[in-house]
Amino acid sequence: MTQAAQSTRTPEPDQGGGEPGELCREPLRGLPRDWVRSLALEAGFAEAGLVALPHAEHARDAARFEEWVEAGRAGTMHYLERRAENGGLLRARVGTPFPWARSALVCLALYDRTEPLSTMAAAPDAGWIARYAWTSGRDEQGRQRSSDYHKVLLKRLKALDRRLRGELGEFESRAYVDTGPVVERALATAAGLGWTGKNTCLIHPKMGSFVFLAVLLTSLPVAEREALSAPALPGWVPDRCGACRRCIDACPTGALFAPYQMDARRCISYLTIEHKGPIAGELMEEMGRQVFGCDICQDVCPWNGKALREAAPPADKELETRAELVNPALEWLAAMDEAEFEKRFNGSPVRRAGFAGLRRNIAVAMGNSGSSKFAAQLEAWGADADEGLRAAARWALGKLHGARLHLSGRPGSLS
Ligand code: B12
Ligand code: SF4
Ligand code: SF4
Repeated sequence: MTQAAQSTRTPEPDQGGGEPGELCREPLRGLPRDWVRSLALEAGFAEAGLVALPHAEHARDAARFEEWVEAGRAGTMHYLERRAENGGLLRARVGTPFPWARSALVCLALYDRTEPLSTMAAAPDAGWIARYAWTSGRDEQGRQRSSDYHKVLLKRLKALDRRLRGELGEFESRAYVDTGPVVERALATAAGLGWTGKNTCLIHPKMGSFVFLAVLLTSLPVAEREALSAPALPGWVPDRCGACRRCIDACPTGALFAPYQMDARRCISYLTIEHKGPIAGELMEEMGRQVFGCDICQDVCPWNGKALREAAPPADKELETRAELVNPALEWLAAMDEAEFEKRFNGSPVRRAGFAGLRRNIAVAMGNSGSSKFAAQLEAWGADADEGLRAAARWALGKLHGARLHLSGRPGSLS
């Protein structure tokens, strides 16, 4: 990883040649990597890397993305399958939607990676909400409010974009957090921020994988002498998974069907957030207590343990943990009506699952809990108008009945 520049003043023109101050008037001479990185840190990111486009491995990464989509692994996430006029997948190559793009500044922000982990023993009636959705900030009165990394980081990227314009003049740019037609992890790896782990996550060698990515594409080239050194950049990080395969072994649904490869259709994160309607019984069986997203393949990763032991805890004021979302009681979540759901999760990533989707996931977790105290709630949901919730509740009741039969050896009502 490159070292932070001490100063964030506009760099001297020896980066691009010419008279002092000339870089302001002639930005096309190139962006110096350390200077841009230091601006990103000032904007509130924990780390950043700059890569010239197209990057050295763009053809390999495009082929991987194409293979993934063509194998149907995106499930119902059809936005990943959008095609350009030439028939190619829009997001396989950055140059397809953004032919003007000459560089990508990839920024990284930390979210809570402290214990408890989803893989630790917990109360039998506790669910799990993925830690990336625990985030919150404070309003002007100092009250805690849900925050969503998409909004928080996009605001920072835009401020960074404005700063660059102020320093360098006009250029073409796009700022994206998650939702743009770019494969962010491929860009982050190319920008030297880490490696792609066998769990498919971007792992930073010091910060681990509990990080968000944000990308600023620009028409500004990377300073020539720095671009020439790619891909042997100072920060190019080799794969450090070695012989480990903890994530693959821990994945309950077999979504990580091979090292570095995931079938999203089997991933609990996809099932609980993106997938609408009923979930296959075979998958509900393996979902455990996850009610929103899944952290298992990251919680078992030794690089996250190392980051927790060695790196300072995140101090991001806009991504602080809401304690009530850590190991939430299933009964508390189930008792929320739609108005309460909207109030609690307004501005939170959890809202993406929707009220019906979250209740469906809670029903699955209740079934997997083995606790008959949930039977009355499940019986009520078994007659719900929502097909996904109804199917999950009936499956869960069946599972609890099965557990009771197994224990007592005779049939009986659970309620
Ligand atoms: C669709 C999507 C999902 C889908 C599919 C995930 C997937 N693995 O493809 C679902 C809903 C399952 C999902 C889950 C999660 N997601 Co998501 N997701 C995305 C999104 C929008 C697109 C990803 C994509 O294009 N997938 C297609 C595949 C092909 O792309 P990829 O996995 O990034 O591809 C790399 C590897 O597969 C690799 N590869 C493929 N084959 C091979 C073979 C070899 C040998 C090697 C070495 C590599 C390799 O090459 C690709 C490029 O490096 C991105 C944002 C974005 N615009 O990029 C966020 C993003 C990837 N998600 C993110 C997060 C936080 C999550 C969750 C942790 C949330 C949670 N706790 O529930 C989980 C993590 C699950 C996991 N193990 O990946 C972060 C990841 C941060 C990080 N450190 O990696 C991103 C970048 C969002 C953000 N802006 O921060 N996500
Ligand atoms: S997020 Fe969960 S289900 Fe998805 S690959 Fe990781 S462990 Fe498997
Ligand atoms: S658990 Fe092991 S194999 Fe999986 S991503 Fe972490 S280091 Fe790599």
